[in-house]
Amino acid sequence: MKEQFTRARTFLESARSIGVLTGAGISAESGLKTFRDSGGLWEDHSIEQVATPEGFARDPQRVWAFYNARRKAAHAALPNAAHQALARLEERCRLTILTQNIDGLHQKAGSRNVVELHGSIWKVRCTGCGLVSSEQPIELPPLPHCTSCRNLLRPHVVWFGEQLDVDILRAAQGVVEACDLFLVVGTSAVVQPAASYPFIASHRGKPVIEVNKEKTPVSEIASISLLGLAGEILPEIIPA
Ligand code: BV8
Repeated sequence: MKEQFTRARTFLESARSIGVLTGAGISAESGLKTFRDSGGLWEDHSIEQVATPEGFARDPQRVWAFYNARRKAAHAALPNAAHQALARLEERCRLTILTQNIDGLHQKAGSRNVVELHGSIWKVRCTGCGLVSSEQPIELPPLPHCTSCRNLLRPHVVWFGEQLDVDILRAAQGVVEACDLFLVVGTSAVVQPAASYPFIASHRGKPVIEVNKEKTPVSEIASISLLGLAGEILPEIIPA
């Protein structure tokens, strides 16, 4: 394993432009639940009910209870050593994080180039006039309504079956094409199109480094796959 860490450090030190894909695993050591680990969000919530537009149309109060609880948890959470290591790395070379997370912890750690593929838990969108706002209390009312058109507000996140924003897709594609190293941290790599980015990078001949608690489909194509906790491994391969 030591030799793998040294190889990863060398890759990271010599890279001129780094693309990073992060998932819920990078925020686990900040105390936030992941989706698919035991005790994860999908253990006691049905995706269909709380992470699809159909579920929201059927029972918006249930969806808001799910997102209000996550807003509260994310507000109390602090970036961990993994978030901080990526913010540090951004000081040394061109680096953009493509995050599937909506918790805002990369930005809280000081990362500036962050593409939120699936939106942000800190933004709400009016289902009527489409107004997007981030000026809301930590916990919204059980059924929040738009102050200007009175329609129901929804979390400004991408649910299953919804298209990602086309500008976000274009930005992400640009990062994968421009980078000379692709780092993947804390994702089960099952949700598309985010999960495709490490494979596209690899197909284009870029070295892929994975840091994850368990093996994933990315492990098969990674140049280096480091198994363990992101909060322990990232500070090892991205020295202060
Ligand atoms: C789309 C919302 C085009 C925000 C999320 C039918 C109709 C339409 C589309 C589909 C369909 N069937 C399939 C699809 C495609 C679908 C998809 O990919 N489904 C999968 C399940 C097969 N994708 C979509 O729908 C996307 N849109 O395709 O549009 C379209 C549109 C219409 C019609 C056709 C096509 C939209 C996907 C976005 C869904 N929204 N989140 C929120 O509430 O958070 S997904 C959610 O799960 C996350 O955002 C994330 O992206 C995803 C995966 O989660 P991870 O982040 O990877 O977390 P997970 O728990 O799974 O894994 C954590 C990992 O970390 C584990 O490996 C664990 O071991 C590791 N770990 C844990 N602790 C640590 C650690 N590692 C290191 N250190 C630790 N300490």
